[in-house]
Amino acid sequence: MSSVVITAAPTGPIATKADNPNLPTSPEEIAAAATAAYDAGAAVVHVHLRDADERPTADLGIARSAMDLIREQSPILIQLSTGVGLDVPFAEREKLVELRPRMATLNPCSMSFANGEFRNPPMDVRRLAARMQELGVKAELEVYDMGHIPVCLSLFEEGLLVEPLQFSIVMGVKGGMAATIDNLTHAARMLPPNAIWQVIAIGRANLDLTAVAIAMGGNARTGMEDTLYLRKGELAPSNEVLISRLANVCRALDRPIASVAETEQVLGLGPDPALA
Ligand code: KMH
Ligand code: ZN
Repeated sequence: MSSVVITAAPTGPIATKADNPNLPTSPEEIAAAATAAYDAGAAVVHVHLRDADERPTADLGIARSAMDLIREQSPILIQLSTGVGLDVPFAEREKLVELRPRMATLNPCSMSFANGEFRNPPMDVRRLAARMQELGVKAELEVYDMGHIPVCLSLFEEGLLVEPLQFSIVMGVKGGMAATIDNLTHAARMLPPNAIWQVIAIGRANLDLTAVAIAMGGNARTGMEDTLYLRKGELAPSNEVLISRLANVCRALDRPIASVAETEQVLGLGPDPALA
């Protein structure tokens, strides 16, 4: 079986330290979480930034400082979230790719997102996809519902995405598809045969559905963006514990864990655009 790329998602767009005091929010805390995740087996870190009041931000200074700290501490591949947070305008979110991370998320569609709105207008998405391609920043396509998959395939047909296509099947967001095995197998069947994919299972389904996806041949992601709890009633003491548990699931299923070099190869990442 092929190796599993483990992505750590230490900080999301919504929870704060009031929800879990172990949530990393400053650039220093995010970098420390990324390094610990690398040591536990992660090859990629998916990064959301927060301002001094813990609000999601696309501030380029904060993002640059987190990226510099992460790079100083380990070779983990940096994937910036261009989702950022529901109240941050698309025009600010898209600027993050100018920092030339190795990867960035591309959210193809607008949707209701819990009690908020996640705005990804079609022409803005196209402009961002084109800019990412220009900069050599690999897109991770975040699909929250079945209908988002053909939208991504259209972007590919328009020449706005480079193969291999890399998908995250996001499950359990209120407004997107529910976190069920039926939905996962259905979504996975809709992907092109050579696509690379992982599940992002939000909340209590995190461990179960991620384990199913690993058994199906997918990659894996976890972290406090996806679940604040280790199990029912027990807050995650760190991101590292979530990553270590997932690495153990991979080992138990006899799927080797991908190194950074293997991940670069599998995802077809070109040279680090930040060094160009
Ligand atoms: N927060 C997740 C529901 C992004 O950051 O661009 C999806 C996500 C997307 O990680
Ligand atoms: Zn995210």
